[in-house]
Amino acid sequence: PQAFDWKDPLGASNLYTEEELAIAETAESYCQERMLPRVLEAYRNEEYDKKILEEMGELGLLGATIQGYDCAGVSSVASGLITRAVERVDSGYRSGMSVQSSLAMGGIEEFGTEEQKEKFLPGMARGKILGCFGLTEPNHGSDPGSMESVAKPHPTKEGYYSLSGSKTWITNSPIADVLLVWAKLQETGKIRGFLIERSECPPGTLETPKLGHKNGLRASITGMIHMDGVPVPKAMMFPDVEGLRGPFSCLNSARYGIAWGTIGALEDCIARAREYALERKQFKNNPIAKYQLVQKKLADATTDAAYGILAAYQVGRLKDEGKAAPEMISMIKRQNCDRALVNARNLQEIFGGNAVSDEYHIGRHVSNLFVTQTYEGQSDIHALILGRAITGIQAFV
Ligand code: TGC
Ligand code: FAD
Repeated sequence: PQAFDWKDPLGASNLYTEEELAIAETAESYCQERMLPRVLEAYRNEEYDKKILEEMGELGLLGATIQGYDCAGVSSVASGLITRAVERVDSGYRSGMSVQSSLAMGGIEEFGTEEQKEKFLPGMARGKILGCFGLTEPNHGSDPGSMESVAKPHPTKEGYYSLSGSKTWITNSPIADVLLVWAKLQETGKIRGFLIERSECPPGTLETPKLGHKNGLRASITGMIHMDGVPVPKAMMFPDVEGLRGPFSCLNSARYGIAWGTIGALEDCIARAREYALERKQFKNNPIAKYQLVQKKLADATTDAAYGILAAYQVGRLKDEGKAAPEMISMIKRQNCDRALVNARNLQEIFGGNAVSDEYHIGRHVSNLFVTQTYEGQSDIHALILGRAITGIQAFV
C-alpha cells in the first residue's frame, strides 16, 4: 500500500492530470519564492503591491480558465490548484487574484460583447489592466437585490448612461482601471452590469477611497466606489444579462476558487503548527507534538483539509462538464471556509504566546479566514441557500 502522506492524506494528487500537476508546481514555486518573502511587510503596512498581478499575468495565472484572449484555457481543477497555492501564502493575495480573474474577467468573458472582451481581456490577463467588482453597498450586503445604485439616461450625453450610488468593501477598487459595477437600470428597475473606465470619468464623478485599518486581509487593498453621475457609454453595459443572475454567475466561479484557496491557507497552518510542535519542548524535554491534545488538533485539521480538497476537486470536474449546481458551490465554499477558520484557530493554540508574533504567520491566517467566511456570501447565507434547496422553502426574508 501507498505510505500515508500527511500533506496529501487522501492521495488527491493521484487525481490530477500531468498538466494540472505542472501548473500547480509553477504556481507553488512562484508563490513560495516571490510572494511569501513580501507578505509580512505588506500585511504590517497594509500595502498591496499591484506588481503581483503583473507577475501572475506573466505566468499565465490570471483568468486562467478563459479560452482565447491571451488566457491559458486550463481546467477548473488547475485554476483551483493555482488558487490554493496563492492562498497558502495569504488570503489577501488570493483575493486580489480572484477579483481580477473570476469576478471581473469572468464577468466580461461570460456576459461581455465581443468588443468589450477584445478591449479588456488580453490586458487583464497580463495584469496590465486591473479590475474590480462592485456589488455590495453600504446598506445592502447579503441582500444585493435591494441595491440603490442606479443608471439613468445621461442628461446631456447622447448614447450614455449616468451612474450614481455607492459600493463598499470592494477589493481592488482604489487601484482598478476598469470597474464592473452592478446597478439598476432606471427604465426597468432591473440590475445590469456596467464597465466603468476610470480614465474616461470626468473629475468629481468617480471616487474610490481606500478603507484602511483593517484587522484582516491587510495584504489586499479594499475600498469604496462613489459614483456621482458617472457617464458610461451604452456600449459598456453587458447587453443581455438582467437581474441577479449576472453577478451571481460570476460569484459561482469566485466562490469555487475560495473553496480551494482556504484549504491552502489551512494547509500552511498545519505545516507550520506541525513543525513548531516537533521543535517546541515542554515538560521533561518532550516535544509538545508528543501530547495527545496537540496531536488531536493536527489530526482534526488534516482530516478537514483532505476532505475539503476532495470536495473541491469533485465540484471542479463537474463544473467543466457543465454539471455543477450553484448549491454545490455554496456547500464547498461554506464548509471549507468554516473548517479552515475553526482549525486554524485551534492550531494557533499550539504556538502558545508566540502565536501573537506575526513572524509565526498563524495569526494572519486566522484573521484572514474570518473574512473569507464573510465575503462572497457569509456562511449562514450559504446555509440558507442549501436549506432552500433541501426544503423548497426560502428562509431569507
Ligand atoms: P434569488 O431569488 O435567489 O435569485 C435571483 C436570481 O439570481 C439567480 N441566481 C443565480 N444565478 C446563477 N448562479 C447563482 N449562484 C445564482 N443564485 C441565484 C436566480 O436564478 C434568480 O434568477 P432570475 O432569472 O429568476 O431572476 O435572489 P435573492 O435576492 O433571494 O438572493 C438571496 C441570496 C441570499 C441567495 C443572495 O442574495 C446571496 O447570495 N447573497 C450573498 C451576497 C454575496 O455573495 N455577495 C458577494 C459580493 S462580491 C464579494 O464578496 C467579492 S469578495 C472577493 C474577494 O476579495 O475575493
Ligand atoms: P450583512 O448582510 O449586514 O450581514 C451581517 C450578518 O447578518 C451576517 O452574519 C449574515 O449572515 C447575517 N444575515 C443577514 N441576513 C440574514 C438572514 N436573512 N438570515 C440570517 N442571517 C442573516 N463585495 C463586493 O461586491 N465586491 C468585493 O470585491 C468585495 N470585497 C470584500 C472584501 C472584504 C475585505 C470584505 C470584508 C468584504 C468584501 N465584500 C465585497 C463585501 C462582502 O461580500 C459582504 O461583506 C458580505 O456579502 C456580507 O454583507 P454585509 O457585510 O453587508 O453583512
